[in-house]
Amino acid sequence: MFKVWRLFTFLSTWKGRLILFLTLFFITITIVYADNPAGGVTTTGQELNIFIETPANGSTVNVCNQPLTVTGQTAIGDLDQSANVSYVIDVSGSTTFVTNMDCNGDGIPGNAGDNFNGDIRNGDILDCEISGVIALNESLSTANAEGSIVAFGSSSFNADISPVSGQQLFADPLLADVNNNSIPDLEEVARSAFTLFPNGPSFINLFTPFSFSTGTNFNLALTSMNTAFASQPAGEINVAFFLSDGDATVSTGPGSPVQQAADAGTVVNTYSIGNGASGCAPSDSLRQIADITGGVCTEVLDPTQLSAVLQGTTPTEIDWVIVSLNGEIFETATLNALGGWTATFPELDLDEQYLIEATVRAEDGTLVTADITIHTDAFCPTATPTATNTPTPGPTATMTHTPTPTNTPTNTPTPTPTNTPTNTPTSTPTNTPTNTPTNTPTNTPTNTPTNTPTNTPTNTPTNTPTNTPTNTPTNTPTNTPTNTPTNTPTRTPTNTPTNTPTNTPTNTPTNTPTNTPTNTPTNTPTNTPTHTPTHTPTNTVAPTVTGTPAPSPTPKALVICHIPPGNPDNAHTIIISSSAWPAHLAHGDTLGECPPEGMQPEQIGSPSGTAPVTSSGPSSNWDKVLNISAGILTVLGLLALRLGKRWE
Ligand SMILES: [Ca+2]
Ligand SMILES: [Ca+2]
Ligand SMILES: [Ca+2]
Ligand SMILES: [Ca+2]
Repeated sequence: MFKVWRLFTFLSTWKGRLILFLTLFFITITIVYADNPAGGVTTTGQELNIFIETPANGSTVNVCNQPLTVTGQTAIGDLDQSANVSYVIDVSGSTTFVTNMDCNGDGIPGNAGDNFNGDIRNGDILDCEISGVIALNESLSTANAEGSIVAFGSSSFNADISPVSGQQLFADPLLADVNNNSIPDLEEVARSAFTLFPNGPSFINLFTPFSFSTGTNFNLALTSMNTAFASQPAGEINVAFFLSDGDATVSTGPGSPVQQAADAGTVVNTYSIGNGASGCAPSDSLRQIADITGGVCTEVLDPTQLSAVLQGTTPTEIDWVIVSLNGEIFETATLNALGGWTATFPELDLDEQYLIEATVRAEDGTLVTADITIHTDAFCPTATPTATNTPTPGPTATMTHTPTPTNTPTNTPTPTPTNTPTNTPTSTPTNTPTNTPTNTPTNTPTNTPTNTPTNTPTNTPTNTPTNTPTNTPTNTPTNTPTNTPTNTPTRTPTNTPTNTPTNTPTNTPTNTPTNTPTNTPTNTPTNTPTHTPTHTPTNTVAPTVTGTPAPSPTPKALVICHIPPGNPDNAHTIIISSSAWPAHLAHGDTLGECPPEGMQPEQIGSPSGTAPVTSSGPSSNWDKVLNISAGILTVLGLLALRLGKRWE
């Protein structure tokens, strides 16, 4: 109650009323004008937020001879999310191929400052990569973020980012300097990367040394990056910057490293450095990595631009942030990859109130504006008076006695001064500020020139070359060879070949001649056979018939006794042709009629010529007929023979 009573007593004074009034006034201003942070919702239902961080709302700002810098944050989602950053650096052998570049941007190519890793090469691609990572890490340092490094070649490695024993994958915050050597630990690790020209191996020397073979393997690099992010709490923002001067295929199927990154919500921005790198065409590996993870692929043909390009990386889903003063002066803010932004206004009036508005546009066109009000200083600080007269020399005697106060004051001076100085300094500062502004404008003009040059060159080249070559070669070779060789070779080979071919053809001709000889032999053999057969035929058929052979060739009828073989009892007389006689003789038939019954043929007598036909002894009537017929035939035959002889 005592304090409340004192407050009312104070407010009853005019000073108290003034303070109360001013307090209410500023509270009113804050309520009316300040909308900071501000939020909205995109067409896809995501939160879009923006916050003006400096200057503070309602503050008085010193803009005397210095620009006003406005900074803030914007984000799809919460503004205060923690972010994890991974710098994925290609340390393959090819990063040493180009040297003497101006990686530190001081305008002098290949000087000592361009050698970021302290090896024997100034300003090679790896130096520019390290330079870019250092600059990017510093530009992101105001964010609530931690940073890691993945180095890769044919294999990859999660760098130990802290001097603390064991392996730590993240520097927290980004510029952490645990070993207090005034160099951010992450920068020390980046500077320790080097590779042996031209074929490696490659190294990260801090804080846990590691070496790996040179080459390029994007899949393994992404796997290490995933390992680092997986060690951080879920739900945080993961952003990677993937730098390579090479090319490699990247697996994109389910479960592949790049798909795992996308599944974890990691955004991978890729940078294709130099002419030999993957490139950012739709089918290029680095483009695929960016597309699948929602990042951006950027070709950086000039490695010395890497630092600026990296710092110019913006969140994929945010188009821009524009800051205005009193709705009259507009500046496009510089936006970094984690949503941090900065806008700078070169000249503000003194003692003015300014409404500062910061507007963010998401890629779907959604706009959100935060605003604050500030007041600029009424005047610049008074210049320090410059002494015009030289002080006269002071006492020259040296004090020998140092007085020691013995009494300590115990009473507080009363009353307390209550008067605020009301005198405005009347002298105007006369000295010109000597400080050159150190902030270099960082805004890159974003407007593309829209005017197409309309002047067509009107001068057509009119000079046609008039000189035709006039020199024709005039020298014809005139020397014809005139010497005909006149020497006849005089040496005759004198050696007789002594080698007899020893190989006998072993192949039998397989072709049969198909031509039939068409020439008829014309030579008549002239040799008379001289060989007389000596072989005497031995088979003599003993002639059984004596007498004069019957004239040939007329067959004769013969009367014989036919004795059937095996049945001699049936012997009977028959007439046969003389040509059939040998066969009958062979089986025992006899010439002439058979003897009468009871007599043997041998008893008739020896055969003699043509047996006379007799009529005696027909054995039967049929035989009698035959015998009579045979007799007639015989008589007729004999008559015929005689007639024949007479006709001759
Ligand atoms: Ca340089
Ligand atoms: Ca170097
Ligand atoms: Ca460590
Ligand atoms: Ca350090």
